[in-house]
Amino acid sequence: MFIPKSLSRRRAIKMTLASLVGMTTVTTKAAYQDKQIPLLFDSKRKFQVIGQASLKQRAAAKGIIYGAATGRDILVSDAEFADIFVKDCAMLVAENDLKWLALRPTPNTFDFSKGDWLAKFASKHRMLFRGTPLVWDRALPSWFKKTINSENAERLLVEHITRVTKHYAGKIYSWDVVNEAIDVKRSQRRDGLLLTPWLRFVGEDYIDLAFRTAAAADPQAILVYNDRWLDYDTPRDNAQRAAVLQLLERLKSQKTPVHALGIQAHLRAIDSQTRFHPSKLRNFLKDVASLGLKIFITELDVKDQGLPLDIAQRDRIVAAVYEDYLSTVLDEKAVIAVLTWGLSDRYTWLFQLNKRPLLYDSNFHRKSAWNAVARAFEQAPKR
Ligand code: 9MR
Repeated sequence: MFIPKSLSRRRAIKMTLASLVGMTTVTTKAAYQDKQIPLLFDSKRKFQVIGQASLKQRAAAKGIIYGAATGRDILVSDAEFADIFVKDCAMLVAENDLKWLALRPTPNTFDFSKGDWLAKFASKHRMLFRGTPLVWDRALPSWFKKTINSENAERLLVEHITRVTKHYAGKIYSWDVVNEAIDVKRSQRRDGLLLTPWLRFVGEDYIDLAFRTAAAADPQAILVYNDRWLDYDTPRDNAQRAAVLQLLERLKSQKTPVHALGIQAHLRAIDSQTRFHPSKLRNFLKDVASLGLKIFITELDVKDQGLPLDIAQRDRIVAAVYEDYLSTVLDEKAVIAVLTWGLSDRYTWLFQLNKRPLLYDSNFHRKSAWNAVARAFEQAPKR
């Protein structure tokens, strides 16, 4: 039977959630404009590393997996990128190639070509392979919205998960089974669940059903619930953490086969300077771990919008955000994987100008951010 370790803190978190669900305002970008970011940053901070070891080696020395997300088209067309990827990463995460949009050209067909290419590449280079996501309300093919209804939704969900997880069974280390089910800002519900087609047509047990289906088809894979807005001390993130914790408690009490929480960690440098509250984050991780779950940092990057344009200064702030965040989360031994959402600034989902969110610049030179991640691995306790 599941017995929560820290009842009083949980109760407090739930009260926070209850008071915040349905809130309509969050801090807008305009509110940040007068923040004097460089003044908050220690310009003497250095990001030195010792030795030549790769990120995957430094992580592995502590029992941590380091990896990154990318796609088949990038690896095929850019050999230099593929080289650095293979050198640093112990896990390859399919950024887009295993989404419904890629896998499901029509309601009755599956196209595994890009995913299979990635699985082969990962295996050839002795990397673990990770898929994301089996259930999401985005990156869906155009036929999806026109097709799904309350009659067929459950069958669509079960068929997709069964077919895809069976196809990759034995080749995949971990799946994001459900992604971004909670959105405390947009949800009208006390539990924060977002009204996706899945919730609407299958009902709130779609999450449990998705995990059970995946576990039946691939009993080896680590099954992850993945979500965002879990990092900062803002009303939205506080409420999101509470709602995610509640969902995980509910799933565990129903014996749903969920094995890990995925924390996306798309960090914002500006918020990291002013709204990063290490002990709140640590307490959350402890609560998640106390449910018997592992934790993956799944989509780490640092949005550097609003930082000084001077490259050296900008890169140091981004590096500081990586090191501060990772040294906090890696204190928790349940955190077993750190995965960045890309590796080089040449390929990132962020579309702002002057962006430098990742570990290598767009010419594949290592940035201070690379050193910062390496340093966080060095400082981490061994798993
Ligand atoms: O980085 C991904 C981008 O290339 C895609 O266009 C987009 C839609 O499929 O998804 C991006 O990745 C998202 C991830 O799947 C879930 N969390 C947020 C990520 C960034 O938007």
